[in-house]
Amino acid sequence: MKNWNYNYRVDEMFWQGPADKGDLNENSFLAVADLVLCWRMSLRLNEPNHALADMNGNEVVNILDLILLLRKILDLA
Ligand SMILES: [Ca+2]
Ligand SMILES: [Ca+2]
Repeated sequence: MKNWNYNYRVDEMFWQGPADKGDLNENSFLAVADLVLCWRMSLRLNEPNHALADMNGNEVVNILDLILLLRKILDLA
């Protein structure tokens, strides 16, 4: 039972852990959906999530972050 609890806690930490930079919908992988969200944030159609969307760390979510995210997605593909 103790072991089961331990495993459960590890799973919980995994799912609730901080998402990767660029994983804007926090589903644990980078894809076109994240790109669309970044684009919407750069246009202020969505509230910018600086922790995830500000790829170059200049505290603004704009087209540069969109390009950096695109490059990151293509590198991973
Ligand atoms: Ca994602
Ligand atoms: Ca930025």
